[in-house]
Amino acid sequence: MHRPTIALTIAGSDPGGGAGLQADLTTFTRLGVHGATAITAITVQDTRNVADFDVLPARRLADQIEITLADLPVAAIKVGMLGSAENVETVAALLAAHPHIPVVLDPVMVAGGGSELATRAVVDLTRERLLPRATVVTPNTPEAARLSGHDDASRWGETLRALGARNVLITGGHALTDAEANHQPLQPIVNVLYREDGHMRRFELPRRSPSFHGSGCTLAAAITAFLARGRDLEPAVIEAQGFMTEAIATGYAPGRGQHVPNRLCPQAG
Ligand code: PXL
Repeated sequence: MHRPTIALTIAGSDPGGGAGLQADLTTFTRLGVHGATAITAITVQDTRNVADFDVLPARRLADQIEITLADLPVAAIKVGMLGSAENVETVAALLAAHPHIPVVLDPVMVAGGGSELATRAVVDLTRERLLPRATVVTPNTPEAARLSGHDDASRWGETLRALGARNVLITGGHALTDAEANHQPLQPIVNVLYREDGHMRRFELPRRSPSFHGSGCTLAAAITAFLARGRDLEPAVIEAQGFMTEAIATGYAPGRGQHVPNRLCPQAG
């Protein structure tokens, strides 16, 4: 019997299918990985704005993760929007009980359209309790500034590693400011990997649209899928970025707002 590789995403739902849980699941599937899901929050949003969200009680989140980990051989876990301090604590405790599973931590704070998805308590607890458990943390630049507590971009990688993250990938694919968006040609997406051996590596991906929705989720999910398939961290990041380059080049606007990366048919690794 064929047994596919399995990854678990712990994330919020985006009804439009662009970001969050839906982005993770479509990415896992496209990359040949069976996706298990634990829902943290239900957002009400379209491709322009987040109108509202409800957070699941921590006990119900724990139930989903426990029942899944007890049943399925999960090879990697992605953590996205958590929604409450209680959910951060719950996930930290459960991950501590499964120390051998690689964890990709996408510290979701702001939606592609600019709405806040995390309170200060969520950010603080993510820093204290989840960073030290992450195989890799994948903040965009505003998230890196908030997590590290300072605005010196040249030190974010070092600070986040000192706070316990083994590897840090600072991503540049989030929406541009109006000033940046008006600058032609569009600046490339720059991602910087700070590795656990202290070395740094910079990657550039072509940018196609000033505002993407779900690009951070998609990249982190692709890294998770490649880790689940047994890649080491840096090859996983490189292959995930290859997937992203295709997904961005063929990205589309499914509704009246932002573009989403095309996870349907890029060349998959
Ligand atoms: O892209 C960050 C993100 C993560 N998770 C959920 C989201 C978003 C952005 O909108 O809705 C559920």
